[in-house]
Amino acid sequence: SVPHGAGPEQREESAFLLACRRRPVPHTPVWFMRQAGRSLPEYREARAGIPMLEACARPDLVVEITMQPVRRYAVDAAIFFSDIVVPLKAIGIDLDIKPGVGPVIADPIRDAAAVDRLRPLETDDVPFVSEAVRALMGELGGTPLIGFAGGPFTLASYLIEGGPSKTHDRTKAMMYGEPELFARLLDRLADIAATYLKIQVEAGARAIQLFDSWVGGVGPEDYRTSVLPHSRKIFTALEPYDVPRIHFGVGTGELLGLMGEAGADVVGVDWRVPLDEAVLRVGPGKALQGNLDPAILFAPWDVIATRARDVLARGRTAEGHVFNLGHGVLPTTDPDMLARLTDFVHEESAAR
Ligand code: 1CP
Repeated sequence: SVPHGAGPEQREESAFLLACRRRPVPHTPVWFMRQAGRSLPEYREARAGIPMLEACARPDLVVEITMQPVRRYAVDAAIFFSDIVVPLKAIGIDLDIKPGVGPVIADPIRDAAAVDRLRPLETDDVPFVSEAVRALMGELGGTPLIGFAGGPFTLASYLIEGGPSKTHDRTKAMMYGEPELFARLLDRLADIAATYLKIQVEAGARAIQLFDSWVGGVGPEDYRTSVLPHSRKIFTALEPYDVPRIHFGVGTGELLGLMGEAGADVVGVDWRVPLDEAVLRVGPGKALQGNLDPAILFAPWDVIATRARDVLARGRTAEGHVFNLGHGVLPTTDPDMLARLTDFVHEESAAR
């Protein structure tokens, strides 16, 4: 229990922050990507009739939806309810989040003129973000808040493709065919992401996660040349704040070492690479986060428990381990299974 007005020493007692910093923990901390959202009936109720981007701009709703999974589960961290495209909307890009689809951009960015029109993000562009984070500080007690932003490749993909894409054809065509233009775009997106993260940290977020969800489609050499320098710029900009920096992508098995090199303190791993193998790929000096297959939650409980125990065992080979799914909670997941899994991770890891 953390007393009111806790100083830095007590604040460090959060198992989540300790694990990110590769320090001893009382139990393995756990949170779930997309823990707030469609799998919760109370979320669907809070969002009824309110478009996603409107919800993101209303501090009362952001606070409520961020708190919902914290009330329901014994999770060790909260994630700020927002979306990776919120800062893009805030600098004037005409976009919407369509139900059942995701972000859709009215005028995709495909030439130099469009790239040059992207302006930097200013704190004044997202007053509702600072306000919601500050309000959350009063609600969360000792539970740390994770701020987040979209990674440069993933944001570029939405802007260039104009919406969700499985193959990122046009994005990669620009990366391969117009490398200087691609670099200019990613550089601007890196500045936007860095500012968006700083805004959240300055208002009280205690860790940040960079979601470069779709960068797994890029090979290691192209990642090193075309993406890593921009992600590094973001992590370097956050360095003075001394908050743990988590770096996550899907299908990034071949990129894990480079994603650590970009400057993360914690590397997120999807379910395709076992954590003990990820430890070897990432190398020393980093904590890992992951990596139960979100689809496992549809299996019977004894199967879930066996798999979770396996993730914990492999995670013990890392210098620090934050338990999570390998990607976001799927919308039809039974919340009771997540509640049970949270308690199981705590009990199993504390008993050792
Ligand atoms: O109508 C709705 O309910 C919209 C669904 C939804 C939600 C709940 C979207 C649209 N975004 C979000 C919230 C969100 N997005 C959060 C906070 C909630 C939490 O984690 O508990 C976060 C961290 C994100 C980040 C995000 N948005 C990512 C990276 C994480 C990941 O899942 O890989 C990505 C890729 C997006 C884009 C996006 N926004 C929404 C959707 C459906 C998508 C994906 C679309 C696609 O498949 O390309």
